[in-house]
Amino acid sequence: MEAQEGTGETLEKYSPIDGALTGTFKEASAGQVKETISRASAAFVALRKVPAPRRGEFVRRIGEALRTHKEALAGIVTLEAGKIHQEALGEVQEMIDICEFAVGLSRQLHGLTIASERPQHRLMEQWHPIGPVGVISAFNFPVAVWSWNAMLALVCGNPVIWKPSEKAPLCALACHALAMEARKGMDDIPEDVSSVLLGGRSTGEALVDDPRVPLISATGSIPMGRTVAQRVAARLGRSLLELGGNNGVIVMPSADLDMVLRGAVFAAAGTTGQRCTSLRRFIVHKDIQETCVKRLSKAFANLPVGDPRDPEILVGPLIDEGALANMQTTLEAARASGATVIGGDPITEKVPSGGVYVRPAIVTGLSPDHELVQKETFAPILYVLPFHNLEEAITIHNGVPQGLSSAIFTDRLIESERFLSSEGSDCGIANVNIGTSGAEIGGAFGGEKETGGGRESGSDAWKNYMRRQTVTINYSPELPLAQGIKFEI
Ligand code: UN1
Repeated sequence: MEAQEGTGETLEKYSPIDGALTGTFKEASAGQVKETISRASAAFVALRKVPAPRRGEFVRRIGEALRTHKEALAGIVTLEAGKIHQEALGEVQEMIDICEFAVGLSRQLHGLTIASERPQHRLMEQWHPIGPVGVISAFNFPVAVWSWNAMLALVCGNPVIWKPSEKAPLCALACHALAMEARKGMDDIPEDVSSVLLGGRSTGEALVDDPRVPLISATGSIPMGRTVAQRVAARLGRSLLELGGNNGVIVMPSADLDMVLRGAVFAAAGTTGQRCTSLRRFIVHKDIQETCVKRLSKAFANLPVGDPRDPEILVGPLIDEGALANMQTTLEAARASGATVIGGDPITEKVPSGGVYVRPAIVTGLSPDHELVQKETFAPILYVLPFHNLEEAITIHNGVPQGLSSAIFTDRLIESERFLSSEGSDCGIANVNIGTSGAEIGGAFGGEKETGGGRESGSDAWKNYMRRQTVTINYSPELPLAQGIKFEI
């Protein structure tokens, strides 16, 4: 496999669980990036001719391979990303789900027929494959994000070139190997339909800058996305961005507090606060603020933090020392601004040594527009922000630069409808009586503002991976011009 034969720099990967070396990898050199794109471009010429339902059959087989190897792949996710087993299994399940979605889609890549203004004319649109798709993914969803993009791209007729996070190379190689296994016996599907480029920033840049890759789908931080967007725009390519979130939940007095607690703890502390959909702002009515903070603090204090391979554990490690430093700097800055921080300490007892473990933190006393509250710190920190009425809550909620996921907990229809209206949440995802994380694959996934505006996964996100062609057919004996223009020669 190309990916394992890199000739660039050596990359060492350590598990966040205990710091053990999990592999030594060779980065792809600049020449290899070019070569991989050439091969993907050649594969595209063959793949675009393969009927979409047949491409769907390839994806169906990938889904089958994923079902067969679900446990093993989840184990690699746990090893490399430090996710607890349940969440790692959930991530692989998302992959299986998107495979099934994409198989169905492979018979539904439909265009419209539109009424023509001219007699005996047909106006319609059709969707064609676009070309090799570059996928850049982050460590926190090291397998699912590739699959949301890759499965749609494949049924749409495009080879996929994947630059995974340098923090999750094994996950990428495992997925690629499964795709190749699924391809066995399908000679009409070119081998270079899937490729992996291991490496860091320069590898990503070589992919992003290459005009033979018409679409770059990038998931990660806002600064990364900004760079990708600008570089792709410079060559007038397309980018699909799924960047950071700063997700809030609004808790109304009528809310069922048991549900709020479960939803908030899973969203804020689950995946050790390292989802782009993680809950970061708990926007709570002042009358129930004290009760909520008490209950949340107790739940956070009792959360079992430790080895993610232990089924009793709910919160695994942070990805690395850098993530811990970010979290601690943020909490220190919060204290310096007069905030109260509950929890947030590093944990060293009863956890594997060599990993970075923390108690999730609750921060009270910062104003909603405080610079710390305005940014995404990729760690389990939950800011509590009190409000007096729904209008104020929505203003606080929308008053951040990011716009990925949002939620309201209420028993009152009027409040949830306000939240879902055009004057309500400004996010790509808006939930009622559910936390901010854990979206299903059937809906379009992504967000507004600095989150980047892209939509992946379900609904009609497939249209991102195709080019739209508007077709006008004249079956009349005349040549009438549109807009009634007369041009007689
Ligand atoms: C991410 O963190 O990059 O909605 C994606 C969720 C998951 C996907 C998260 N389905 O939390």
